[in-house]
Amino acid sequence: MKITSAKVFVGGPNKNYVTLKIMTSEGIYGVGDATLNNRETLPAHYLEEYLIPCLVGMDPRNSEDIWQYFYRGAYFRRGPIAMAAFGAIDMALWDIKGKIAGLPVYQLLGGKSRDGAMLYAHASGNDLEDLMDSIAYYREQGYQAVRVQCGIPGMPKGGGYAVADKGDTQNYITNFTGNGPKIETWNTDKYMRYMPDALGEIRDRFGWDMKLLHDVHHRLLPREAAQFAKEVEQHRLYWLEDPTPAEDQDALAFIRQHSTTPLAIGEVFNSIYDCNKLIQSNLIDFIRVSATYAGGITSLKRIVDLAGLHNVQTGFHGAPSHSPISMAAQAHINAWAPNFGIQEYLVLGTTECDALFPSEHKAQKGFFYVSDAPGLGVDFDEQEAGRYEFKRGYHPVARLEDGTVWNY
Ligand code: GCO
Ligand code: MG
Repeated sequence: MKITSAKVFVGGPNKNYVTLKIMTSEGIYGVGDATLNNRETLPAHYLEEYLIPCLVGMDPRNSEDIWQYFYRGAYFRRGPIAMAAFGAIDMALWDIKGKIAGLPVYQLLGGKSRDGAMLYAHASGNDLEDLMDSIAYYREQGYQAVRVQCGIPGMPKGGGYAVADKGDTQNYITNFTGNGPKIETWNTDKYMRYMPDALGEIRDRFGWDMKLLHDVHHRLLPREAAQFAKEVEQHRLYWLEDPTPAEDQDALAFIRQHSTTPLAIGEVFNSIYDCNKLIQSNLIDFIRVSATYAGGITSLKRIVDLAGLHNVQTGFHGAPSHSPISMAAQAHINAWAPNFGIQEYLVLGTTECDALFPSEHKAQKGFFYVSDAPGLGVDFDEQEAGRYEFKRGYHPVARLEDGTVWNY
């Protein structure tokens, strides 16, 4: 069995999904997702110009060897562009492997450890009341776990914070203003004064049964994050996400010394080496990597096993920049992983998206049920894809009130 050709498509409804399709001599094909949010054409070019020419002629069943060949063969290792490209190849090869075996990918990993995988939804609001309505909506839909973000009084409308989430469900393409990405203003003092009590009010309104998550989106300094984590301990968060930018891994040790609030990190990580120290030193509780940014199923499985050794649970990234293909790859790992925690889930759920990526996977009442179709269980409709073209988009850039660039 040989790989005969592969093609890359860029585009989709409101997102520039980067979809790889690998064809084989047996007529079986596999699909993968290389969508690097707001830098989509880069993994697409990497695939087209460097990786696909090497793939043709290879045996698609050797997914481990192919992963090593590209990872080690590049000489310059890691990085989100390369790992997204390798990730897409890897997903497509597992898809092919499952189709050859006539089994869903979760069976190849070791079978199901649970019926449904718990999801968390994103509730957000321009102010706290708006946020309460959004939480109530997701609770009515059956979600047991909700991530909560709201605008901070005194910060410009949408204040660089609630928008960090509202923007996710909308279209980052809108963040381009004509002469650069949209600028959002951030004020740490206002956030630190407001948010802990807001979390308390949410607890009072929705009770202790709801799993409450909050994302700081890398905005705090280590000392501020330690203080924040300590202050919100009483509200018993399910997790506090990205309190500080994760390049400074020692900062997590500092936060840990001051609080037992569970910490979740890793959505910008792209290899096991980014996770290693945090996991081995028990500095985090949830690992947030994704199949797209962290090199596919082969790589994610290794991270999950390492995390399992240290009682760290999974909480994979699931922003809408991940196409239904990588969400399916993660769903198969979620079905199997003994140390599964929770899965982030943002429903784009549009008819256009379903038409582009037909599948039998189901999200119901806050749980994800993986389909039993062979492979990843998601298809890609090339004719539908013809309706879309690439549109450049950016993440907003955050600045402090005096103009200093801050972490978005
Ligand atoms: C999350 C993330 C997103 C990011 C986005 C950037 O927790 O889902 O923080 O909100 O902003 O994925 O591309
Ligand atoms: Mg996040």
